[in-house]
Amino acid sequence: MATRLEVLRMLAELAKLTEIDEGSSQAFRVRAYENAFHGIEGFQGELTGLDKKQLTEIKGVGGSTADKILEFMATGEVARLTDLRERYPPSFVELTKIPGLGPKTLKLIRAELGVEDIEGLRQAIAAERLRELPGLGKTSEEKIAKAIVRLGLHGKDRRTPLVEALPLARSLVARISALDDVETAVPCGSIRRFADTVGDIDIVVATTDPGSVSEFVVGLPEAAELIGSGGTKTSFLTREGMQVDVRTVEPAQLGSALLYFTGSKTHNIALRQRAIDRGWLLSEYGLFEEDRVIASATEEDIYKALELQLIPPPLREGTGEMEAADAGELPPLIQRDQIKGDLHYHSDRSGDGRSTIEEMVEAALGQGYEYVAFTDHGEDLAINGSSREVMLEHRDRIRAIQERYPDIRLLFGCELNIGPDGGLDYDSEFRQEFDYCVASIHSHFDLPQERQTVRILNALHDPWVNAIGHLSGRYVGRRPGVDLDIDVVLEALEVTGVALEINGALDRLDATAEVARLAMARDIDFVIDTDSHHTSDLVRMDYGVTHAQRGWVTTERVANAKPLKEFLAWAARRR
Ligand code: DGT
Ligand code: CA
Ligand code: CA
Ligand code: ZN
Repeated sequence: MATRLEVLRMLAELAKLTEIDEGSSQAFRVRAYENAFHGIEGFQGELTGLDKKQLTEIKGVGGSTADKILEFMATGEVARLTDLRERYPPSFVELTKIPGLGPKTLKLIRAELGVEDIEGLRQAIAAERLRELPGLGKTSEEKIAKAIVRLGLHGKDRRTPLVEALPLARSLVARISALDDVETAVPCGSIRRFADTVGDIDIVVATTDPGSVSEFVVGLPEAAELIGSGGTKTSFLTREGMQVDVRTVEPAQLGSALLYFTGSKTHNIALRQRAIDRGWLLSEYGLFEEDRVIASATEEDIYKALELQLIPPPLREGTGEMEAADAGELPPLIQRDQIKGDLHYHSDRSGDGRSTIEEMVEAALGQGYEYVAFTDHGEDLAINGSSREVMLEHRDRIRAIQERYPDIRLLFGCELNIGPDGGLDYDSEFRQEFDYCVASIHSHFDLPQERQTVRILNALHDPWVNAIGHLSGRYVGRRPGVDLDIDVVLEALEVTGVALEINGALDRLDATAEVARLAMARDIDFVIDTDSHHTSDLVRMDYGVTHAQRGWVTTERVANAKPLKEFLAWAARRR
């Protein structure tokens, strides 16, 4: 029986492959699958057991999509999807990640130039054949060539965005954990350190029966191609070409195994050296003095034996964490349970928002928040924004709804769009109406560094801007960040008192951890928020906090870790 997540995945894949097939993201069938995806995502009930009529009663689900869901529920497959997969193998689908290669262009280069994968594309570019095609040209060809290099879509060092790897890792871990004789299963490696891209998925399993675990792993539907299985390690490739390594360990050695397989390599080497300095040996099996086990069951035991504070996984990158832990000076990192409100929050007032104000308020209450700032898009954001009149009506609605929710403070906010020269939505007088504003770029990503930097500086000098949203505008693995003189921008944040946003959307995680750490070295405040467009997006706060930890962000620097009164004073201080 397929779970909701599996149905959603199936619909997403159908939408994606149909888009390629039809050569347009606006094709009727693509929209139908996407609408069904969003409808089911927002549907509260159980899918199992629904008949066709009941399925089509779910918002966005049409008759033909309902048939496919039923087929999927009954057989685990959809004939139409199987057919599409055959015609568009993963190596071809991967080409869609390249900016400038829309479905229409992809169709064209396949038909005209026989391009089937990245390698074929690189050859076509090398032979300067792309530029001959209608709608392309020399500039597009060069842009595409650069994108291939930037995205790392070549050779062995290609990496997968965390947004794709994490759900898969969690789903695998959940199924492995449920096996008899498995005590626990944990995603390790770069995923546990919360790197924004990962080379492969590492899973450590504490079990008394390694044989049955590897047997189970080999039989997983995701295990499209087996790399190897023997002893304590089983490795496979998924259909998308992602490698998964599963290692079994004895429960008594879980701590040392977690430590070893979480890495990073640099962190491990430093730890091992510290053990050697004490005449001991550290391996994935434990911390030893000759044959005597000093510690092995938990990571905490091992750090303690080595006279170190426990170093949280996001810090284990070999960038000063050992020295800090040795001195007992690890920073008091922001924790998820210290977050008191969300500050980048859309309702269906935004064209791309999918839940009502009331639903978003209920969801915020469910997180135990004291406050939430609705930041629907300002007027300049084409189809998603709101005019002044509509914004004021929206404010009145928020105030009316506030009456019914005395336990949470609803702030009337805005996500101001930063124009190409740093101009903001509405005018200064109107912006004053908002309780809180985040300003972000949504276009003109290719400006040269100087213009891009001046653009941000101009926006920062507006007194109504509280935070700068997703600073670089990147999408991990899909769109590189804009070119900024980061020192100049940080300097301006420090001077103006505008906060740096950590955006918890897994495909954004922007600002980057490196930039966050640079901001920590200055006197700059942060906001950590979710950019939620639906009630199901609130989970992103976990991601935002873990990402902030990678930037060594401490609690006292996070504005939305302040209780309501203090937060309001903070938000008002620039005004
Ligand atoms: P990735 O997969 O490239 O995103 O990065 P990691 O850190 O997950 O690296 P991976 O998968 O090669 O190995 C997982 C962990 O196992 C790594 O973080 C540390 C440990 N490890 C792997 N190979 C070595 C090694 O040769 N020496 C040491 N000390 N540790 C290793
Ligand atoms: Ca890995
Ligand atoms: Ca690995
Ligand atoms: Zn937003």
